[in-house]
Amino acid sequence: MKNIYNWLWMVGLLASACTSVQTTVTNGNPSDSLATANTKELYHKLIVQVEKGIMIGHQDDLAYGHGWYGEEGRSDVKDISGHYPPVLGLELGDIELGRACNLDSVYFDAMRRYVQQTNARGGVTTFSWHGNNVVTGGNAWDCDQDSVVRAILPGGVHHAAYLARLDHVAAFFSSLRDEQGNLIPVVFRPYHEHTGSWFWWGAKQCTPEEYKALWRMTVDYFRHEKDIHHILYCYSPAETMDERQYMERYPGDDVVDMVAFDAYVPNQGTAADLALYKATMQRNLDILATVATATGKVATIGETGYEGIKDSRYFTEIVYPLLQGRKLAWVLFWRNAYEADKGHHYYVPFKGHPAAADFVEFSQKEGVLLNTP
Ligand code: BMA
Repeated sequence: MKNIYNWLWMVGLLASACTSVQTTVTNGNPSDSLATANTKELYHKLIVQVEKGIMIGHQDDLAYGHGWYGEEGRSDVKDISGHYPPVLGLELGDIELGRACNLDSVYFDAMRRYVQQTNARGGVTTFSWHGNNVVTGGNAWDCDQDSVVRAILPGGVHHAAYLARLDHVAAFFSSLRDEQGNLIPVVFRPYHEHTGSWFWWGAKQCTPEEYKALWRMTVDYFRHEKDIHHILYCYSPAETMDERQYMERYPGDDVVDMVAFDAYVPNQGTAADLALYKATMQRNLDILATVATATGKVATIGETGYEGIKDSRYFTEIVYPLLQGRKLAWVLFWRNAYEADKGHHYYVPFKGHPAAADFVEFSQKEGVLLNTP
């Protein structure tokens, strides 16, 4: 296991002392020409880091875990390994409604603290957004209609209402500040898994042109109307078959900083499903490597995992071989639900779980990066 503090410090030194540090994955600057100095620094760190190792990320890690909720300082990853994950995933869904907490009952005030804590440790926070359907009043999964995106684009009947929702998201991002009042750079991974058809922004719900317009409208609104320049944007389709499908809805190099994909062990997680997962991951990691090089963006795994981790060697025998030799900023495992009726919904082992030792072994492998407490 690497000590992320020492390591990030070295990365900083390298980046500042050696302007000739070049990688094949990026041109070195965020897509936002007005990106804040801290945002540029974060991007530069990631560029150097992908050459060295892959950070472990966990969704909602500081907010709750398997069987607990809102215990300050607790983390399922830390409980088993002694270390906080360097990448924290958080979820914005319901913020657009002006609510105090998100769709999984995590308070946005608490999230601000988690972002600060993660930043103070030298880590990174990445936000997903399962935003509600402004047209139907349903949630993100309400995807029966194929005209929602069209209706919120400029000229659409729900355009103004949608911008009002973006206002809430923008206000939250603008509130992410460190103790000195400086904006904390974060990653935003909106409109994800759009090559699937389970969200209102999915492939059967809008055309490629509409999807791109939605993305560009969002980024433009944040940059030009809200003066937000501390975000790295991450494009993250669900699993795809080839580069053509991956890029079909890619909104443009000027509005994307990181390329990713989401893929999970499918179905019931049988041995056959694991074999399928390996093949899907191999294919998608190959696609990702190609598009990262072609676009000059930093690659990462947006979301992955094995619900219930039914194979106690999943991390060392399945995930690690998949990641070895790959240039990726991080691998984000999905959330460990605290809800009593979702006891099976977890992606990182907790204390006493049969895969806990395997996860720790994985975190100590060459090229895998885990934070210090
Ligand atoms: C899904 C599940 C849901 C959750 C949603 C948003 O994948 O984990 O239970 O509400 O993500 O976090």
